[in-house]
Amino acid sequence: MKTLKIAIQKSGRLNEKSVELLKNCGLSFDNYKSSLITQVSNFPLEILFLRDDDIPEYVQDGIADIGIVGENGIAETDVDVTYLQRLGFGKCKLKLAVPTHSDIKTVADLNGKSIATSYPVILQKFLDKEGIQSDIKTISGSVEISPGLGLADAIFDIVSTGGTLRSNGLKPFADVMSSEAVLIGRKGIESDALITELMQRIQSVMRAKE
Ligand code: PRT
Ligand code: ZN
Repeated sequence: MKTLKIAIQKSGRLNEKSVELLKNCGLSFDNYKSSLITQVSNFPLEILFLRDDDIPEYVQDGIADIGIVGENGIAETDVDVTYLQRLGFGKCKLKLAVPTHSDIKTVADLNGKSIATSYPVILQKFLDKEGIQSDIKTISGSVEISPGLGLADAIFDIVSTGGTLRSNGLKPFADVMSSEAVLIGRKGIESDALITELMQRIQSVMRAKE
């Protein structure tokens, strides 16, 4: 019998909820932190534990059949995958923010300014749509400290509670995108009987939570 492969985050903000969702679907598996791949014992499914950044491409290329990733992760990599289902966790917004006393108050004020982010693709698309030209500085982490260091005039980052912005003296002034964890699949996988079965289980877990 064919075995499906699902890619989920190895560690980080989506890992625990992804594992919990699969367990609530009645799937039994060992969740060893050290192993990168585990077999579900009561369903023909293998779980691959990956960096979230790698999941969209693994699914697009068919190395995994399906995956769980934040919508922002898909938008940033621009891959061609099928959205199967929103999962209701990992909710966040991608926002533009500036130091509290900045004279940048609107998106138009960003013309000619520099913006630090780990999400250059999403940001560039937004700026193009708004007709704004800014200097995007791509950095891989700690984006919130860049205005204080004089590296950028503004930042574009993920916000959930807003606590990180506040504690770094920043205030958000524009929402660019909302995101939550989604189940994605490689093109064509939606007609697979095992996927239909798994999605029915996910839907009943989600209904039970409502
Ligand atoms: O190691 P790996 O590459 O797999 O993980 P990662 O470090 O790249 O990602 P991770 O685990 O931080 O986030 C995975 C996904 O969770 C993101 O792509 C989002 O879809 C989602 N998510 C939900 C968040 C947040 N909420 C969030 N708050 N991702 C990051 N944050 C960070 C944000 O970058 C900022 O530094 O939390 C900080 C802000 O939080 P608040 O609550 O202070 O506003
Ligand atoms: Zn990542």
